[in-house]
Amino acid sequence: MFMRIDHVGIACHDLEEKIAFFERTFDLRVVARETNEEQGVKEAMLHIADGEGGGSYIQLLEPLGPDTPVGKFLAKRGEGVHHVAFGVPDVAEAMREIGGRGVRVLDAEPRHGTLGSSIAFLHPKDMGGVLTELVQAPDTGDAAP
Ligand code: V0V
Ligand code: CO
Repeated sequence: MFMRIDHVGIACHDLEEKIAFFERTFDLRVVARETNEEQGVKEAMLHIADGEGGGSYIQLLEPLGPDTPVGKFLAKRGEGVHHVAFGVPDVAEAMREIGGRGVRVLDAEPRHGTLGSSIAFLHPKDMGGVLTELVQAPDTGDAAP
């Protein structure tokens, strides 16, 4: 069901400052930036590698306000790893399957994610303390088995 690690999400106070750090320290490149009002974040994707069904990335996240998932996380825990996102071939199917196995799926239906993806979150308390995201990359027109 999980094809690859799509991204690791890192919460930060200052997106521009963290982008500059990752670029100069690891020679990584920003391939997308987006303000996602629904998720309460300003985010940037730094490309690591290409894999089956999509790439893998670091996602840097700055909250749009204190009363957002990332804003609350920063207040409670400070900067650090916020979530791990797995690539799946079909996010709606993965939500059904995983939900049927007793893990709380936080979204009733897939939401809009970065780079045109469809995403859904699994409750960290059911995932060993790790907020987990499911990601379906946009259909590129390639035949998926
Ligand atoms: C909260 N908790 C976490 C956590 N956030 N544990 C591990 N990792 C995290 N990131 C723990 C927290 O310490 C509490 O445990 C408990 O969960 C309840 O937290 P809370 O602060 O009271 O907050 P809630 O319950 O209001 O919300 C927590 C959840 C919320 C996870 C339900 O943040 C959520 O719905 N997140 C999904 C959406 C999201 O995170 N969007 C931003 C990324 P204790 O202290 O009581 O033990 S957007 C994104 O990735 C995009 C757009 C993309 O990839 O394209
Ligand atoms: Co994410």
